Amino acid sequence: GSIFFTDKEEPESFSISNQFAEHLEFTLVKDRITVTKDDAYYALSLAVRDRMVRRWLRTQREYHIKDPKRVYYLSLEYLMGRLLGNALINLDYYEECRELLKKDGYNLEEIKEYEHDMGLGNGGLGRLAACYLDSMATLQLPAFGYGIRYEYGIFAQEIENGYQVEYADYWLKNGNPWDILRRSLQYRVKFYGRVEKKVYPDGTYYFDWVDTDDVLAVAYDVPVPGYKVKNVNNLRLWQAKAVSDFEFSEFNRGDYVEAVAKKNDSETISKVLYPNDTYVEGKFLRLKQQYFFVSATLQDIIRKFKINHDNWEDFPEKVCIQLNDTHPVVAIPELMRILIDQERLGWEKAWYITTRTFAYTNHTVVPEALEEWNEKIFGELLPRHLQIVYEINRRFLEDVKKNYSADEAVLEKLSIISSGPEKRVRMANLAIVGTFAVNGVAELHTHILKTRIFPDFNKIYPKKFLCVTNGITPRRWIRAANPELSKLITSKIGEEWVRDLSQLKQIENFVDDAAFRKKWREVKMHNRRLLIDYIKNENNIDVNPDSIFDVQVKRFHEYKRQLLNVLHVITLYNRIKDNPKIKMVPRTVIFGGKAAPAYYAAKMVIKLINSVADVVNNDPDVGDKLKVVFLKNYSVTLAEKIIPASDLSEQISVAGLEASGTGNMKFAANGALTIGTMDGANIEIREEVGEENIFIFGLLAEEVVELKAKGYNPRKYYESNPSLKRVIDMIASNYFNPKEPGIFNDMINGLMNVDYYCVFADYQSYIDTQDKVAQEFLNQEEWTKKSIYNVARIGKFSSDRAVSEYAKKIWNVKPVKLNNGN
Ligand code: 26M
Repeated sequence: GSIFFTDKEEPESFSISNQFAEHLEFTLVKDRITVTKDDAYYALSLAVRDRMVRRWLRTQREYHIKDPKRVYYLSLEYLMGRLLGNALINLDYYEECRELLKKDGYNLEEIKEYEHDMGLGNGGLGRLAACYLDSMATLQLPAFGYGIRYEYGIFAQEIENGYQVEYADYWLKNGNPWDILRRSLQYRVKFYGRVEKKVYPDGTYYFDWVDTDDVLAVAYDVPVPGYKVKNVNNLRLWQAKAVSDFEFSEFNRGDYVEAVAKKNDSETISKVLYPNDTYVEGKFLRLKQQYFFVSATLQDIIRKFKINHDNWEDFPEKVCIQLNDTHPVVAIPELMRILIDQERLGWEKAWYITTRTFAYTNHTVVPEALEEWNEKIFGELLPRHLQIVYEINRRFLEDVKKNYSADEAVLEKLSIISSGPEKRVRMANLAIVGTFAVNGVAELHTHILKTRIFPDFNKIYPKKFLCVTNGITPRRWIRAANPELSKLITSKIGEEWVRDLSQLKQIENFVDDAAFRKKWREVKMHNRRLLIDYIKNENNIDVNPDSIFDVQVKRFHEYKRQLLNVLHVITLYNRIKDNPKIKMVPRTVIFGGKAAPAYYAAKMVIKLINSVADVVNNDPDVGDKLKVVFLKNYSVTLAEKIIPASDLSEQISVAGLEASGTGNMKFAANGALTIGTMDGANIEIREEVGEENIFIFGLLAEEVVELKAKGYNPRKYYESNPSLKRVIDMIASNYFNPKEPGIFNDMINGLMNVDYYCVFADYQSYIDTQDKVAQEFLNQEEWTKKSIYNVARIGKFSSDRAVSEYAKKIWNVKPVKLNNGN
C-alpha cells in the first residue's frame, strides 16, 4: 500500500474547516487569543492550496505519462494579483467555502483583503501572461509558465504633494502561502568567463565556456487551477541563490567573511522587477536576469524532454516555447549553444531544431521599447552567445544576399547586429530570424509590424507573421470582479458563459426588457457605491453617484495621452466658470496608474492631474458637476474595484501606438462604453459591439503618419482654437500650481513645438465626442441598452479564444483531459 493520497481511490475527506483549523494551530501555531486576520488569510489559503495539491500532482503525472507536445510560456513578468478568490472560483468552491467559514465566525470577503497582490509585472504584457495561464489551464493544455520570483514586485506608488513617489514592494513580508519551494530543483547558471577552443586529436574541435562565475536557480512552483476542470497547471518561478560557500575563491584564500558577503551579489539577480514598460535602458543587471531565467528554464525543459526521448529531432515535435516579447530571446542562442557545444550537434541540425521550437510575440512598436544590447556588455556576460549570434547573423545575411537583396541599406536594416560606432545586438531581429512564428497582438498592430516596422522580414518570411488578438480571462474580470453582474447574467442564460464567453450573445434577447435594464442599472449603481466609499476613504472626495464615471486607468505614458483627458477636464471646468449655473451632465473623472520612476514627462502628467483636482474639487462654483480623482497605486486588485463601477472607458492613445490594450476589453465586458481612437483592439471592439455602441474619435493611424510627413505644426491648432488656447494658457500661467510656478513649462513647450503624440490635433474631435457622450448619458434607457450590447458582444475578447488560437495556429498542442476523481 502507498501512503500517498494521490494513489488512493477514495475521494477527499478533508473538510475546509478542519484544514483551516489545522493550519491555524499546527502550521501557524496560533490559538483563539493570538490569532490575527492575516493568520486567517494565510491558513485559509493553505487549506485551499491543499485542495489543489492532488489535482496538481495528478495533472503533472498525467502530462508525464501521456507525453503530449507541451507548450512553455516564457515571460519575465506575471501580474497575477490576488490568488485566493480566483482559486476558489476556479475550484467551484467559493460559495460553499464562504458558508463554512461563516459558521466558524469568519467572513471570506474580509479575509480576502489580507492578501498582498502578486505584482510581478508592469502592466499589459504581465497581466496578459496571467490571463493566458488561467486559460491554458481551463482549456486543459499541457502548458507550463516560467518566470522569475522577484523579491520586490512593481513598486508601491504614493502621492506626495501631487507627485508620484515610489516605495519598494516587499510582497513576501508575511510569507507566501501559494508557492512551494522545490528543494531539490536547482540549476547552475554560468556568467562571464571565456570561450576555449578544444581540439581533438583527429582535428575536430568544439568550444567550451570556462572560468565562469556561477549562480544557482532554485524553483518555486505556483498552482494554476483551470476553471471547473481537474487540471492544475504549474507556474515555475526561479530565485537566484549563491553557489555553495566553499566554491568561493576568496574562501580558499582565507577571506571567509568576504566570501559569505559575496553571496549577496548573486542573489541580487532576482531581487527586483524593472519598473519600466516602454523605455529600455541597457542595464547589465537586466541582461543577467534575462539569461538567468532563460538558462534555468531551458535546463528544466531539456531535463523533462530527456526523460522520454533521446532523439533531438523529436524536440520540436514535443516542445514549443513561446517568447513573451524579446525579453527571453537570449533563449535562441542558448539553445544553439547547448545543442552545439554540449550535445555536439552540427550547426544546421541545431538551427533546424531551434527555429522550429520558438515562437515570438511582439507587444509594442514604440521605438524606445525595442531591446538592443550593447555588444561589449553582451559579450562580457555571455561570450559564447555573442559568437553564436554573430554566426547566426552571418549565415542569415548570406542567405539574404543570395535570395532577397544585396542592397547595403536593406542588409543594415535586417542585420541582427547594428552597425555604427556602438554595435548592438537587436533582440527583435534575432527573434524574427530564430523563430517559426511572429505574432502581433491585434489586427492593426500586426499590419503595422508587417508594413512599417519589419517590412523586409515580412517579404523574406511571408508566412511567419500572424495575428492573435489579445484576450482577458472572464473568470477574474467578470465572474470574480463583478459578482452582481455575473448573478444577473447567470439568472438569464445560465453559467456556461464563464467558460464560453460567446454565450453572452444570449443576453441581447433581454435588451428590450425594461425590468432587466433596471436591474442592469442597479448592478452598476451597487458597484459604483462601493467605489464611492473607497474614494471617500482614500481621497476624502465626495462623489455624485449619478455622475458619469469616466475612467482612465493604465500605465502613464505620453502615447496613452492621459494629458488629452486632462485638457477635456479643464475645458469642462472653464464652461462651469463661464456660467456657474450651467446645466451639464455631472462627471467624475477618475485616473489611476504608475509612471516609470525615471520617466519625467509622464510623472509631470500625474502632477498636473493632482493639481487640477485640487482646484476643481475645491471650487464652490463646481459643486458636484465635476470631480477629478487620482487613485494612487493602481494594481490588479484596484482594477477589480474600479472597472465594474465605470460608465466610460478612456482608450485614447494616438492611433498606431497602442499595440492592443486589454483594459479596453475589461471595461466593455463590465458594461462601460468606450471613448477611443481607432487604435489597437479598439478597432476590433468596435467591429464586434457595433459603431452605434462605442464613441470613436481622432486621427486614423495612416492620418497620423501623413500629418507628420507633411510637417505637423501644433501651434497652428493652438492659435486657431480658442478653447484649446485658453486651456493651455491656464496651465502655462500656473493657474493650477500657483505655489510651484513654472513646473509645467517643459510640458507646454513640448506640446507647442513638437506634440509628438498629436494631442492638439485630436483635441477638438475628442471634445466633440465627449459632448456626445454626455448627451447620450442623459437618456439612461438608451445608454443601458448600449451597455448591454457591449457585454453581449464582447465574447471574442476572452483569453480562451486567444489561447485556442495560439494552440491551433502556433503551438500545435492539444488538451489533456483528466478523468474524474479528485
Ligand atoms: C524592457 C526592458 C527592460 C525593462 C523593462 C522592459 C519592458 C517591460 C514590459 C518593456 C515592455 C514591457 O511591456 C510592454 C507592454 O506591456 N506592452 C503592452 O502589451 C499589452 C499586451 O499585449 C498590449 O495590450 C498593450 O497595448 C502593450 O502596450
